[in-house]
Amino acid sequence: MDRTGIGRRIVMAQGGAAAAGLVLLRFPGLAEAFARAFPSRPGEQVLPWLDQPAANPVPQVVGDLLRWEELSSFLTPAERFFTVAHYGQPQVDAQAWRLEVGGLVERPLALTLDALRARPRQEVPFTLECSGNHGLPFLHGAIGTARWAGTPLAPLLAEAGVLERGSEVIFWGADAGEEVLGDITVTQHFARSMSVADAGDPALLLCYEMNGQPLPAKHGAPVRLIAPGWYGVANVKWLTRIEVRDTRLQNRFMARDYVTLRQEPAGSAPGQAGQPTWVETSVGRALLKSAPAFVGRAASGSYRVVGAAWGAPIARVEVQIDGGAWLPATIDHSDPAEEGEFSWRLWSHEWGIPTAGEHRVTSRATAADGRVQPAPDDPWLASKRTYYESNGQITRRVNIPVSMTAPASTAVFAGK
Ligand SMILES: Nc1nc2c(c(=O)[nH]1)N[C@H]1C(S)=C(S)[C@@H](COP(=O)(O)O)O[C@H]1N2
Ligand SMILES: [Mo]
Repeated sequence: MDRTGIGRRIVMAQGGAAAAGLVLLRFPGLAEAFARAFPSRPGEQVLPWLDQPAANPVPQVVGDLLRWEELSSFLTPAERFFTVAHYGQPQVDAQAWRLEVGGLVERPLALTLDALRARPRQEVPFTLECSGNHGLPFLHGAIGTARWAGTPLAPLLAEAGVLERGSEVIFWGADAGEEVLGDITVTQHFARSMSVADAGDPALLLCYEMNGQPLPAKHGAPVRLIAPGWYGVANVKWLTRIEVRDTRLQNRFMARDYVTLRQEPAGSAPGQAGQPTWVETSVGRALLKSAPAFVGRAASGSYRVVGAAWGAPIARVEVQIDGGAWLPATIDHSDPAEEGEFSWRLWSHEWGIPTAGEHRVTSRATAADGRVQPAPDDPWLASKRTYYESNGQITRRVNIPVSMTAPASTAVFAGK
């Protein structure tokens, strides 16, 4: 029995004029059209990875994880966009709902959804990734890209007037659950804290729309924070209160979970010489990353690797097959409207016709500032002891059947 259902859906993709390729060949200037990741090429067949993620052990917390082989559009449809809800999905009555802005401000505010919608509107294509993605055996698809729309947060904070001694902004969600702290059990709301400086970033949105539709309940309706460039956890859903304080919140989602523990090299400070330093940091901004999405075989019999890169402005992506040389991938620029500073880039690499058998496919992204996605044995990654922020290079395994290693004209399809 095929647990993932992916085996059943080795799809012969249709669509696209078969003659289009011939036309493009005569106009070399249009050749970059071949670098389109989607739609898949006429007759392209997607091969399932051999290494499939484990079954989701926490379906009440995590849902709709991306199956990488099914990546078929730049924007992820809302209904197929992964979800994380630590305290379940709360019931929020949009009519009675108000967003409070309070704490250390001159003028506390309470805004209705209509009042927020009446304010200036801003959109951002943003790739939202859970910081635990690729850190746990089942968690490989906690990522998606949407066009989020709402009103910028910064002018609202300015209107409320953050007091001089305000240093932190806390975003409270409507969802709550029990937390055990030593011998005390309390019911706490989901919340995350950010510095006043970070919250003043003009990119941050009070978001009420996703891909042109009202924000769905599972993604935080009526309003969520969208913090482009930050990991998923900062993007508080079901927002009810924005509160300015003079201390950082140290709740579960700031200081117990979503904390990265690393061993730093031996310190040289007096009294510390020779001792490693253990450092705990709260998960915050997204990190540079890429992943192969699928291997596809065109009707011609030739293969390509398609994938995504995100977490920083992307300069280039390379692909490595079976631990060999790094080979260039081509970045797909066919969705320019969605190519924002904070959205992923899709890429593809022409593989040709590989030999039959098992192959390993690895990708590596380089950011515009020169940073390179780390190898698994990179000292920074190797020194990390918690599963968050696992942005190392990802290797997938694929099997090329003997029957699929000849050009299509002579290939024999083992029909089932
Ligand atoms: N109120 C609230 N906001 C939340 C969460 C939550 O449990 N409650 N989970 C966070 C985490 S860990 C992630 S990865 C993202 C996921 O957003 P999505 O469900 O829209 O994909 O929401 C964040 N915002
Ligand atoms: Mo997350």
